[in-house]
Amino acid sequence: MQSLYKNIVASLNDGKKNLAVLIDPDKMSIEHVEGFIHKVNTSMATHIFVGGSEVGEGVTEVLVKEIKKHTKLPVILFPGDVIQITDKADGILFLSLISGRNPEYLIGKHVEAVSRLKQTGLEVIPCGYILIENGKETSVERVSQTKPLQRNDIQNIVDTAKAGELLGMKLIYLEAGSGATHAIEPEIISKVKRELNIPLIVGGGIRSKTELESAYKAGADVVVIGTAFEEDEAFFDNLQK
Ligand code: 1GP
Repeated sequence: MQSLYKNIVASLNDGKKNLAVLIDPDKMSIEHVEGFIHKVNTSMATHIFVGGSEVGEGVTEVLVKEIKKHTKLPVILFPGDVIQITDKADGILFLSLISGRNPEYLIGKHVEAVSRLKQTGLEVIPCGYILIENGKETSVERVSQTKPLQRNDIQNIVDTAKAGELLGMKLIYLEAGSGATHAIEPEIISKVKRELNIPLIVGGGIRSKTELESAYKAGADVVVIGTAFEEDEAFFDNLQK
């Protein structure tokens, strides 16, 4: 059933906002999943993203299976590598790192992924992934060996996002990087959003309800938060349904 993307588009048309809780398999123990997911279920979260920059083979599948036992929320893979592909999830962001110029992350890994994807029923959602500099080196930057876009060069960010849309990508993800010092500024979000006809995801460094609301107000359709929940699960208490 190809409904994940349709539901995101429908929520955008209805003016509803989505919150994805990002779980990094490298940082979540299986014993901890049930309690954590219980908190996710009582919060305003609409999606669970699973992925990380450096995750061992098989780890993601075990984690996704456990997550699915405790929630009805859609689980979408946000993979740093092809080995994170598992048919236990509902969908996958098929990320092309369009802020960078490393062919492996623009097309190489995707070719490698096809034989695995063909063995799954995952809904594949093509996504233009744009890394924006945030004051410190991110793991995406290190692993992909690409340079992020400068956050003061807004026109370049807007043009990169639009190029992704024109290439046929279904989502654009503005990424400041996990644990970023500066979340993506509202001015960048609103200028990118104005140019796009597809949903916009924003993530990296969002640690408060105020920052979350300001990202929504600027035009983010989906906000992704990982580190703030990892560091303090009490953050869920501020984000009740
Ligand atoms: C990272 O955008 C996500 O890929 C979420 O970032 O962990 O900083 O919330 P945080």
